[in-house]
Amino acid sequence: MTSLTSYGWNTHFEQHFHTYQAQGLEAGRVTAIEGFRHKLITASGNTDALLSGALMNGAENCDLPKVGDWVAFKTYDNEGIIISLLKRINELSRKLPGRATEKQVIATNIDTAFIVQGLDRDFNAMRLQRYMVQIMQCNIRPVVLLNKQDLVTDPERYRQEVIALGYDCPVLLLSATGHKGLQNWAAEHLLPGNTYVLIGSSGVGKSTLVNALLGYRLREEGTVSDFNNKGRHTTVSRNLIMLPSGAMLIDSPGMREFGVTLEADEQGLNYHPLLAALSVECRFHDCTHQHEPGCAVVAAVREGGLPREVYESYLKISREQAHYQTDSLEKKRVERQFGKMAKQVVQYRKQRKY
Ligand SMILES: Nc1nc2c(ncn2[C@@H]2O[C@H](COP(=O)(O)OP(=O)(O)OP(=O)(O)O)[C@@H](O)[C@H]2O)c(=O)[nH]1
Ligand SMILES: [Mg+2]
Ligand SMILES: [Zn+2]
Repeated sequence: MTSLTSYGWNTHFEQHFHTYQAQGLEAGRVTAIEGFRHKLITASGNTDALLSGALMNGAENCDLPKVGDWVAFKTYDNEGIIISLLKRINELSRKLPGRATEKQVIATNIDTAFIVQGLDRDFNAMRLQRYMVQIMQCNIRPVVLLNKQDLVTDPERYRQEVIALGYDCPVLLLSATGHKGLQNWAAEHLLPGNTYVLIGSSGVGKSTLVNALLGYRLREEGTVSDFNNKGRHTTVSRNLIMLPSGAMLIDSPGMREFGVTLEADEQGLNYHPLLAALSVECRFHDCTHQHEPGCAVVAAVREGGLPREVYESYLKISREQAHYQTDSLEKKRVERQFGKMAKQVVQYRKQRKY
């Protein structure tokens, strides 16, 4: 028997599972998805499950089970069938590259997201800021991991550069291959029963970090890792891994772009601490910090008190958020119109009896 609590089960899921339990269903957490096959951890161990026809046909992709989700399922002839998704506590998502409004759910029910950058050519504070905004917007706690510290002579300089962005978030220096900083990371930031996700560009060392924590290499065949054309192992799917300490860690494939979405009314300075601090001095309280007279933010950029790249990154992120919002409102309007039309067709058919 596995205790579901050690996999993150809590009263939130219990409440949502109540009605399904009454129907004789079981609960499980998705640890990996391979094609149609969902690997679940359940009270009686590991099992595989498929989606019910209703889920497969009715739900939008974002609402289908993802790694980290809790689901209600039943078993027919030794085969699990997922009947429903239990309400998520949160979801880590990004805007899909090249699409105006479509978002991709990367993983769900996450306590902390580790943003990993490598201190080789990957380090980029502005890209880090974009991850930060999106993660905070998803109601997930960010922690920054600067890996490959063995490759630079002054790793602390990079750490200070991240700290200077003003986020209230731990910034750790690591070396996955040199086994530096790992113990401290594990002791302070990987707690039993909590769920973590590693995100960042390809090649920053996410899988190497997982392997270092496990003390052995995960099997690298099939879906766990593939050789890319440079002859390197690169992760191709997400996997929730139980660490010996009891913390759960989701490894994910590297992302080339991390687009921001906009949930509700989150635009503004909520996730831009340096600008937020300056903006209290702006003449107008609804200042957009672009062209208004008496704008303390613009003045700070001019006088060197705020790095220009931080300001420009803020403008870029805000523009993207506004875009995402306008486009998704437009999409909803079109869908509503389409829904109305579909209803009319059904009615028309009913009247004519065909
Ligand atoms: N020098 C050095 N190399 C490292 C370190 N961590 C990882 N690497 C190397 O970086 C390369 C990429 O590591 P991976 O762990 O596969 O990177 P990843 O982030 O999982 O990449 P994707 O799965 O493609 O997203 C490997 O050759 C590692 O050996 C480190 O701390 N220092
Ligand atoms: Mg990997
Ligand atoms: Zn202003």
